[in-house]
Order: sequence, then C-alpha cells, then structure tokens
Amino acid sequence: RRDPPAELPQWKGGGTTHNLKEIILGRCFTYIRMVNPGLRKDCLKIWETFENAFISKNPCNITEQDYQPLMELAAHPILCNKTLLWSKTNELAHQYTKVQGSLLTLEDTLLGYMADKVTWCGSPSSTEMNYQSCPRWNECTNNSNTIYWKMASKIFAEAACGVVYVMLNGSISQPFRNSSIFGSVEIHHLNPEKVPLVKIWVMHNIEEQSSDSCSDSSIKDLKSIIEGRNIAFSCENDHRDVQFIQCVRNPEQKACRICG
Ligand code: N1C
Repeated sequence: RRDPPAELPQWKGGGTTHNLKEIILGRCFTYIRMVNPGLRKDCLKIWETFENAFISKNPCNITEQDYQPLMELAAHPILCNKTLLWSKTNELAHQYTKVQGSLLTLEDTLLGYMADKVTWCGSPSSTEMNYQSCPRWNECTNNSNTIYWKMASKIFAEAACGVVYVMLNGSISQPFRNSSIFGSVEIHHLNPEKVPLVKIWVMHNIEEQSSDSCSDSSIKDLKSIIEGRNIAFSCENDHRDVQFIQCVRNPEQKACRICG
C-alpha cells in the first residue's frame, strides 16, 4: 500500500497580502509624491524589482542577493540626529514619531513605508504569489519577509549619522536581546565615524510599576557592545516626552498626573 500523495507544502503563517502589487505601488507613489516629495524614484521599476526578488523561489531560501537590486533602487539618505530605532516597542515608537514630527523610524523611509504590515512570498513551482500561506519566522529564518527587514534595517542603521535614539521595552524580561533585529543587525551597523552617541530610552507599560531597567543586565550587555564599538552610550528610563504619549490613553495614572 502506497502513501497518499504528498501535500503541497503549507506554511504556518498568513499568505501574501491580497492586492500586494496595488498596495506597494500605491505606497511608493504616496511616498514620493506626498510623504517625501522631491525624492526621485521609479515606482514601477521598484515594484518589478521587488517581485523579482521572491517570485518563483522557495520562500525559505531567500538570500540578501535576491533583495540587493531592490535595496539599491529604493534606499535614500536621511538627515542626521533623526534616527529612531526600536525593539518590542513598535506601536509606541510609531505613535511617538508621528506626534513628535521630526524623528524618523525605518517605516518613514521608502523601504519601510512600502513593506509595513504586509506579507509576501512566492513558491518554486509557480510564477504567482502564494496567497495561501507564507513561512513564519520560526519555520525558517531566511524567509522572504525577514530577509527584507534585516536588509532594510541594516541599510537604515548604516545611513544613520549624529545622535541615534533607541526605544526599548522595559516591561519584558529582557529589554535588549541579541536575537532581535535591533540587537543582531542595527547596533552592529551603526558607523562610529558618523554616530558619536546612542541614547537608549527604556519605556515601561504605564499601567505597571516602573523600574530601573537601565541597570538591567541586558542593558549592560548593550552598553558594552555600543562602547566596544567606540560609540558613547546613555540610558534613560521612561523618557518624559514619550511618556506623554502613553498618558493620552491613561491620564489618571500616577506618572501622568501633574499634581499629587
Ligand atoms: O527585531 P526588532 O523588533 O528589534 O526589530 C526592530 C528594528 C527597528 O529599529 C526597525 O528599524 O528593526 C527595524 N524593523 C522594522 O522597522 C520593522 N517593521 C516591521 C524590524 N522589523 C520590523 N517589522 C516587523 O517586526 C518584522 O516582521 C520583524 O520581524 C518584527 C520585529 O519586531 P521586534 O521584534 O519588535
């Protein structure tokens, strides 16, 4: 008796975002016409290059080379003293930059703007995108999305100049993790010739008791990595400007009250 025919590989993650082409093209045009007018980029060429990076390929075998042409086409300079990196503070970091108005996260650059919150992958047996499923990061590390974020993050960190700000989450067990994109890619690609100082802001969930996360052992590890790269380090718990954003939703919290 023979085994039933093998099923097509099904990944555990959600499939390619529907209308991916329209979303990426639309975001690219929005970016060059409205977000950063004056930036000259060929959005149609960017889409074709993006598609070429992963179409007809095993989504678990994507390499940096696949995305290299796209990264070269889409990268652009950013001003000094405006870079904000983050890890496990996605929502707060973006809420803050939106209101604060001058700091930029990767999602404020073309590469981050186009790919924010979308998923994509192809399959070796088809020239179509896989709308059924895509690999999750725990199924394979070199999947089409992770490689994209790692490369875009590397380029973003390399391009940084002046003071670099970093928002970390003090309400999780290790605010700094070597395995995060921030810990494995970004800190290692800041250029000490252009970046004199990294300022860490460790934020805590406003509804919890705050603690001194700057003295946490994971932050000490981070300090030695940064100083070892000849970049000065500073760390602050619950940076006040960012706390104001947290206070909007929790105005009655103790940390948010002006008197008593
Ligand atoms: O692994 P992380 O955080 O430390 O990555 C965050 C770090 C930021 O400084 C960004 O510049 O790396 C960059 N980055 C993104 O901008 C981004 N947007 C969306 C990295 N990852 C990004 N994502 C998705 O979130 C992506 O799918 C990636 O795997 C997660 C990482 O989030 P994290 O663990 O909080």
